[in-house]
Amino acid sequence: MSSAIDLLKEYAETGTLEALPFGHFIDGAFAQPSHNRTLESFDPGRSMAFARFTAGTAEDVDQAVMSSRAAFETVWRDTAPVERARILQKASALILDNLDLLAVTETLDSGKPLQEALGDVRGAARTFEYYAGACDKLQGDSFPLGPDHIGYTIHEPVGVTAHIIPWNFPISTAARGFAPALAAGCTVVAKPAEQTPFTALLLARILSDAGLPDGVCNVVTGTGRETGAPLTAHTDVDHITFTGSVQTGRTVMKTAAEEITRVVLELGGKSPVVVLADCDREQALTGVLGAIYENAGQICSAGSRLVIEKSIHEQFVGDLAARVNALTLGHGLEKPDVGPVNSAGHLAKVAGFIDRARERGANIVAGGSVTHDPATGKGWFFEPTIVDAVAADDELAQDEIFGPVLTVQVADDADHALELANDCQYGLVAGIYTSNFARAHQLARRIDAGQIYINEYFAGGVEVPFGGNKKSGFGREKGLEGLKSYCKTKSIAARIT
Ligand code: TXE
Repeated sequence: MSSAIDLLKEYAETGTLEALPFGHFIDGAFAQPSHNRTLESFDPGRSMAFARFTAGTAEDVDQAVMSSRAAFETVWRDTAPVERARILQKASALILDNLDLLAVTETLDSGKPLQEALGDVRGAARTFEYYAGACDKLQGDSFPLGPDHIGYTIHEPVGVTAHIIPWNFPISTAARGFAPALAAGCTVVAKPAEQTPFTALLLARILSDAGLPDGVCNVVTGTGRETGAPLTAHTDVDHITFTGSVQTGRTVMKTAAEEITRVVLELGGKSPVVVLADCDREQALTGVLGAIYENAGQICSAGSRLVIEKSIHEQFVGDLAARVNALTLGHGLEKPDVGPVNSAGHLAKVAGFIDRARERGANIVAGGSVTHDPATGKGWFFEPTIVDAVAADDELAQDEIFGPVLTVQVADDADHALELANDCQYGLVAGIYTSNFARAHQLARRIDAGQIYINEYFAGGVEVPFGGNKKSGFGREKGLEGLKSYCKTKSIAARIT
């Protein structure tokens, strides 16, 4: 196994990595695609292509779904839960054995700082470990029907599950879909984002090495239009887990409606971080900083709106701006505080928000410009940015920018903060910083979001259910709740006298 140092050296010398997989992963092996067309994957930190991958077609998708269907019906749904558990547990260990390769690949594909990619890979291993423990605990209920009857439920796997994966957390999103699906006895066909195809392919091979039978986990690479769309429309897919934009989520939901296919939609957010005057300032400053600048703000659950009580607003934003100005930017492999954004197109989108805000006379108190890696002059970077005193109806307070841009909204008091927090089309997560625990829990109940963090943004792990309200989508991933999406409850009642 190459160490991170070897991989970094190889990349510096050759501009690529030999260990990167090529082809779709179908039926337990890297398969020949139906066409020889390929796409380039770019290193956002250098704004240069570093590898090619297969551009899949509907034909490849069909092959993967057929493989998954056969594996579901002949092997996996009837594999003993304890055996499924052992394979997932082994996969968790193998992910850690491949930590450096997976993390360096993730950094090259997505741009994120290596320390964050290492965290994501460890998180993926933990996700498999968690769901390994759940395989043999999918217990049903029994019902008191009186002396003449017996009634009970069993949880059956839904079948072939499609996973459409975005580019911001490629291995994390793959793991949080694959692991519960496999634990429940479902089979998987995944389509990673065209910007970040490699770690899903590596993960499929690792699962195979862990003993997963052929066909149980397939990965097809390619564009959303040419591979994602045929996958979500496939008549042999029983469930779709989609993570991405609202617009594509809407398309996926409409497609799913045709076949009445089950869907879980995780569509991003514009999450508030409510900071009240009685907070622990240091804790809140650290929390707000990490909430928006980790992964250059390209996190569905990023804390992209600071909703702050008026009495501490000026001082807090001043302190925050000083910290933001001290953040280091650089290529992800150099472990900077903030890396590039994922693509040239996405950089233009982020910059567009700030250009328009500037024209409206916005008060930009930190950052605000496109930039590059100071060491090389390359890469797709946007300065960590704060825009102060933004009105609730401004697009900066309503729309997902998905970049290192923090919008500040000033609240008169806690009630006004609640109003501002909820005045948004999204409802994924929210942060609350206050030393008044009763108030924190009152706010937590009244904020319309799927998950609330109190005094530590991003608190909680795979154990805690995750998912959104309003335009952030519906359905829950992670936790035992996440397992339910991959199960069908069957009720059985019988006369016994
Ligand atoms: O998303 P898409 P994009 C948000 C974020 C970002 C915006 C656009 O605001 O700026 O979405 O990003 C696949 N049928 N999020 O354009 O198109 C696609 O190939 C089936 C939030 O990348 O939604 C990729 O694998 N699949 C977010 C995945 O959908 C299709 C994460 C996401 O791409 C498809 C990413 C189709 N017709 C972006 N078209 C989050 N919730 O975390 C595309 N895809």
